[in-house]
Amino acid sequence: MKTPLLELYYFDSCPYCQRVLNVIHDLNIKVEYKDIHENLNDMQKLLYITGRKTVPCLFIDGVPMHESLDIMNWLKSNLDKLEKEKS
Ligand SMILES: N[C@@H](CCC(=O)N[C@@H](CS)C(=O)NCC(=O)O)C(=O)O
Repeated sequence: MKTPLLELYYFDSCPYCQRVLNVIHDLNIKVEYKDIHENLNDMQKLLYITGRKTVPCLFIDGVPMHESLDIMNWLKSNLDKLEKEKS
């Protein structure tokens, strides 16, 4: 079965993003990163699709999930289905 594509919309100084980034790092999960302060197109895409600029937002195969706690719980619960970062 294909592993889901994960895209994290975030910015560095956001504490909620940092706790999601820590879980991603600790669990060695492969994620594509979209820094909305670095790339205006990513900010606009987030706003267009979700109607909000709030981060963190994890897109799971294109479906957005807000709320850092929900994202962290989802990552931990679905770890066996996720692609790992090469170390
Ligand atoms: N309850 C949310 C809080 C997220 C949050 O407040 N993010 C801030 C940045 S630290 C934000 O994106 N604010 C801009 C906005 O909501 O438009 C979570 O845990 O993910």
